[in-house]
Amino acid sequence: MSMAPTAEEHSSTHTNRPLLLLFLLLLISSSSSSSCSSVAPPLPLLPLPNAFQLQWHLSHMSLFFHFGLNTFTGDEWGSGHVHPSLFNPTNLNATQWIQLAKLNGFNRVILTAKHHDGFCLWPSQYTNYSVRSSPWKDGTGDVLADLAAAATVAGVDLGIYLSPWDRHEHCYGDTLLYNQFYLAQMTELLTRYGVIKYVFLDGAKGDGEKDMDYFFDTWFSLIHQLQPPAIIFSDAGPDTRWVGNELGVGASTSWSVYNSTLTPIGGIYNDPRYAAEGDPAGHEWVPAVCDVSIRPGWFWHPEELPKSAMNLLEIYYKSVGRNCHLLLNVPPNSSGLISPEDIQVLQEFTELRRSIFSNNFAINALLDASSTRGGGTSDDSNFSPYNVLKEGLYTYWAPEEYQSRWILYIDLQELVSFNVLQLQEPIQMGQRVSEFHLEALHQDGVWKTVTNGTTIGYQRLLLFPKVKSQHLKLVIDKSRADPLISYLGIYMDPVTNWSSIYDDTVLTSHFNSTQVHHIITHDNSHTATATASM
Ligand code: FUL
Repeated sequence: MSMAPTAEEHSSTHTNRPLLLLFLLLLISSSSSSSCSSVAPPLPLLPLPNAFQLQWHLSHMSLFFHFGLNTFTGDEWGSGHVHPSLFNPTNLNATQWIQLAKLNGFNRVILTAKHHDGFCLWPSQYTNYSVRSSPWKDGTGDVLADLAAAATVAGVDLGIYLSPWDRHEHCYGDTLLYNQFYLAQMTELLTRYGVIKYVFLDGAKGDGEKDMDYFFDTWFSLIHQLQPPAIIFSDAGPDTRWVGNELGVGASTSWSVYNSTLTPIGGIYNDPRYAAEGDPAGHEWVPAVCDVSIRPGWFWHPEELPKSAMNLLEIYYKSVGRNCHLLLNVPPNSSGLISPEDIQVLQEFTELRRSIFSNNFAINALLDASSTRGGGTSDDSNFSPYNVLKEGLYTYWAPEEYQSRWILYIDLQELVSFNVLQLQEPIQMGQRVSEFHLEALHQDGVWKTVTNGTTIGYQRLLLFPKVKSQHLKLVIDKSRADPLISYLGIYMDPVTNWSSIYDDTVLTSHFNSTQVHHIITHDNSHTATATASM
């Protein structure tokens, strides 16, 4: 029996072959296009942090070292006329300072290279008022060099504080000469000690001091030119801003978004609420820094004691937990070492944080969402709700566009008692959320609100009365654009009194006070000290 096709079969096989080929081609092209067609991330929402600001956010805490002649005299604001012979730390060991930072989770440090008294902790060629004129190491020492070397070895980032106000320098008060002098010193600091990641320009200035202008724009340009990675701090940026108090307390609404044009550095009518809260309509990324000392003073004084670890934990909730960076001052003592009692408190603070935040009850939760970008809620979606359990900013839950509800459903898989909520936004996409709340399903079958908040930003921690539940809902009520959530944590803090965190009276009384006394720096147009009516 012949297997050859009949004429009809032959012709039909022939005529169908191109069709078949076309069909196969279409199949291949459609399957290959669907296998690589991931849904793109949403548009970032301006303003965005730059790469160095992002790195800085990730570190969330820095240690401050106030050290200098004041350490030996008991002063806080040295007169500028104390003889350098008083500076003689017998056991100075910058490695001890750095190790302490590193062991306690601070991967950035800042040294007061020059405080208001003008005494320089490095041998500046522009003044004799420095370590070079002191007996320490027979005048051959350089505290900044020691610190930079120790920081490099440990992989800790280094920052400097160069006080604009200088009570020793004779040209202070002559605008041109002092600006030249200041920039010459700044150049020494930024060209001799390797990479400098932070430059802190504080705004303090005493009553009745000589009048002069600081050329901030020139300073900022030169700093960025000499050290591109350096984040500059001042009252109002350009890279980070002062939260407006020295208590380590941020505002519970806290935007990294800001308009520095509305808050000139040293502006006597600046609104303290604006400095603390930021501005969702702002055009710049200028996140807030909460600076505070572990002791009553910024410098070490033998009669003063450090705060307790519990107190530092409260500060942590009110700074790091409110989208701010905690800049904690731990002043070395007159022997040149961090004192044992400060070390003890820091260790306890670290242990408290570890014991609370290393146990996220949500880590094995079943998650679902009101919608997920690109459809589906499975773990393999790029924007899955499960992304909120992965560390890091670059994995996040994103809802579908144009939704009327934004909800994450969390099934903890067992009844859990908890009192802390941690949230993070992927801030590389801009800061978005302006109102959210957490609900829990109670044993009576009713959903009740556990806590609510406004902004999230890099990190939000909310403490509330203890709740026992298995099923939770995170509801985003308002957002500047589609909300994105990169982390969610549920914890139990058995030690902190939630009402002490919730209590914002310190800040609100600060905002509401009718008379705010500013002891501040000049900008190019204002006088130094003023009592302003708010
Ligand atoms: C203030 C200064 O007057 C304090 O002495 C301290 O250095 C603090 C960090 O900044 O403006």
